[in-house]
Amino acid sequence: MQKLVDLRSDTVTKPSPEMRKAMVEAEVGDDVFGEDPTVNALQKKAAELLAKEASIFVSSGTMANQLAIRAQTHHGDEIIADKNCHNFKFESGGVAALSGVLVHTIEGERGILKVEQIKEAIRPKDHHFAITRLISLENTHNQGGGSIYPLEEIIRIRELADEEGLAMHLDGARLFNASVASGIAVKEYARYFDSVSFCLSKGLGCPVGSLVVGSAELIDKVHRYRKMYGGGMRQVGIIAAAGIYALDHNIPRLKEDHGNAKELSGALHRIKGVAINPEEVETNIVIFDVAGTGMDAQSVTDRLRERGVLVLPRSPTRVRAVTHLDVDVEDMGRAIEAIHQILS
Ligand code: TLP
Repeated sequence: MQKLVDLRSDTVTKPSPEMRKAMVEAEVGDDVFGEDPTVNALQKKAAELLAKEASIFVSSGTMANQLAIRAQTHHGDEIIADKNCHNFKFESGGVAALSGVLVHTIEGERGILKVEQIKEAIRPKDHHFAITRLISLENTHNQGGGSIYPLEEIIRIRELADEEGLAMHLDGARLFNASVASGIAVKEYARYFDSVSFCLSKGLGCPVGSLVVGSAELIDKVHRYRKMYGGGMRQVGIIAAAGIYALDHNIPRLKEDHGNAKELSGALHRIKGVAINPEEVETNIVIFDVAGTGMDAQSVTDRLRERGVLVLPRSPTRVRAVTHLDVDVEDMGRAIEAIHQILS
């Protein structure tokens, strides 16, 4: 049977033989006692990479975001975020259920909020209002089509946050994609945030795992909530080893995924009725609108599946395709051919 070209997400990658070898050979201990040497090494490495005091290994990007927000807010506070960001829209209402906060949503352009919009959303210091406590940004922005947050805008937002005494969280699930595409080091992005979460199980190809990075004081608080949420893990060096392997080997190659996404967006752009601007495809996420073809997103998805290509419908007319380390140039060629057969 022909191999499926799975473009539903960069979460679908399988650990390579080299990564599995690192996992098998990992030294382990009980991480709830802080005694897993591989987890400790991964946490040290992550903190160093992002030039922060400390980091903590958690099971998922969702848990990382939820813990970071919980540790920096009080019930009844308000946080400011883009209306399509992951921690507001795709984490099962977790911020309301677990942190008890309101989310003041604003619509960014491809997920990118401007400092003026955020300024307007900060509540007056008056007892009628919730207390604005934190600004949450996402880089790259998933629903924005893998858009990269301009560093100058982040700096302006940080200045505003400092003036207003607000904390800043970065959902950096795909921060390494942003860094490889922009040439800006992850620590330069991280500098302007109190907390950063990033994922090992997306573009970096691990089976599981995310980290929250920040000051030692903040990470200590996150540690407590991780325990409370049932996120304490034991001989978890076995998966932390995959994370170390990924950080050592899988970052520079992200540019191949970006190249494949560009190629795909160029091919889609040439099809009549498909709406996409290839210039806006900056990293590994390609979102295109099929309304002009007379088909809807679900039927395009179904027909592509019949041809061995998997994508995700994101709205009645929008489809998402994500490139990653388990799809090569040949696979992309097959995907593009299948798209042509259906849409041209
Ligand atoms: N995104 C996944 C799923 O939600 C579908 C995907 O396929 O894109 N932040 C961002 C920006 C994300 O894109 C995701 C996952 C998360 C956080 C949550 O990570 P996990 O799935 O590990 O909880």
